[in-house]
Amino acid sequence: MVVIEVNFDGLVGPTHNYAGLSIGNLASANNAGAVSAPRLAALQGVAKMRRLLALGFRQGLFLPHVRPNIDWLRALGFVGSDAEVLASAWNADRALVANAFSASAMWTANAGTVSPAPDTADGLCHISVANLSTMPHRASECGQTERQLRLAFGDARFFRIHSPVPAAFGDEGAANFMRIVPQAGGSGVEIFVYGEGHVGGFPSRQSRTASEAVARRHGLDPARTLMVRQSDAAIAAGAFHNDVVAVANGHVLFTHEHAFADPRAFYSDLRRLVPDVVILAVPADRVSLKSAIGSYLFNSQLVTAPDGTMTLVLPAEAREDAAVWTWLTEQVADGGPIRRLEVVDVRESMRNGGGPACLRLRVQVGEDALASIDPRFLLDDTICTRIEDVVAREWPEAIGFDDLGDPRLWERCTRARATLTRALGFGPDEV
Ligand code: SUG
Repeated sequence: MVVIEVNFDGLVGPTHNYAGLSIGNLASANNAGAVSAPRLAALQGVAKMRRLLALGFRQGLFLPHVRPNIDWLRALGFVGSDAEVLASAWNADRALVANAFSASAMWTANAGTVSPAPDTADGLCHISVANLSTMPHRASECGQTERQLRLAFGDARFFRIHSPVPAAFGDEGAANFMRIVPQAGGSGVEIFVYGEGHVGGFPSRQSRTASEAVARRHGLDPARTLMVRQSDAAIAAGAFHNDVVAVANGHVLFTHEHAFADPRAFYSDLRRLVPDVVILAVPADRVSLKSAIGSYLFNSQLVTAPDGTMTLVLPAEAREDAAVWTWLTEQVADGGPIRRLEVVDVRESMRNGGGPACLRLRVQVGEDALASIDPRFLLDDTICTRIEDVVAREWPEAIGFDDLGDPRLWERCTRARATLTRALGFGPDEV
């Protein structure tokens, strides 16, 4: 089967703001209280998608979720009209309203875990919706995520969608997942990266139990599935997801040397299972964990262009870190596996800890399965222009923390999303 990769990016929603909700995510904590720029944020995201399209990649889109999340506030006991619910929640506990406002569904690497058809027992592409149970603002995503996934990948001849694993076991989806495939193709080795307990005051968000449950449900071959523990040093330095310190593509693993608790055992398992694997481990004496996490070097999209060129789609912050940029340009000059560097500006997302790789969920499919995906979730330049027009007209230009209590902002954000979904052909309550 010819495998085609589609990256589904989350569009940054109109409520994008800096409420500092994510413990262990240094960017989110450091920017708490800053004024956000939702319109610019969404336009930066679309520009990234356009860039990937121009390089010949397939590109998909997931929609921002309904925010403010009135249903969630109602479940917490606030009653009355939508405006009354928000007003009473704002008076009672502003942090709850901040949670209900979060645009965090934009980071679709956390939407779910995807096992492509060549890896599964029944030959279907399996997707497990992530429960994101560690943080309240993220845990509230899974219902709407599941709805979009079931709509986009509704053809049971090719896809099987699984509801989240029980919330007792934290699952953050593809952000803690990698897949390595031999150059000759065929089935891959699926790698689940988990953490344990609290490290340096920060929670590890992906549990081994959840990873094992996902692997079982997807019908993966245990002999080709690896459970790898994240290093405590990485979590303590702010790597709240593995995709902040490692990324894989094809037969290449690109990682910081301190990403995993026992890198030697992991690399040797990988070499045994995929003898032609290339492990590109960046040593700490060239790029410290602090630099790697500050620049989001590894939260890049490592992708193979249609002409076969392995390309790293990097955040601009990586170019601004001298150690990181020197290492990368040397790697390219020396004929390393990464042949092209493409720098994108997603600063608004970065300020909440979301780099290029956080913004996308990669789904690998055959041609028939691709043809079965609901086309409203697939992009071309014309659709990008349509989205940009709606964003430029409807998305707020700025949101500060106190704005979250302003009824005009609630109405504006609700209208903005409805205008977008209509423009993309979705019915009023379809997504
Ligand atoms: O879960 N930030 C997200 C960033 C997710 C990045 N995703 C990946 N690494 N794949 C998170 O920490 C910030 C929200 C706030 O502070 O308002 C936030 O949720």
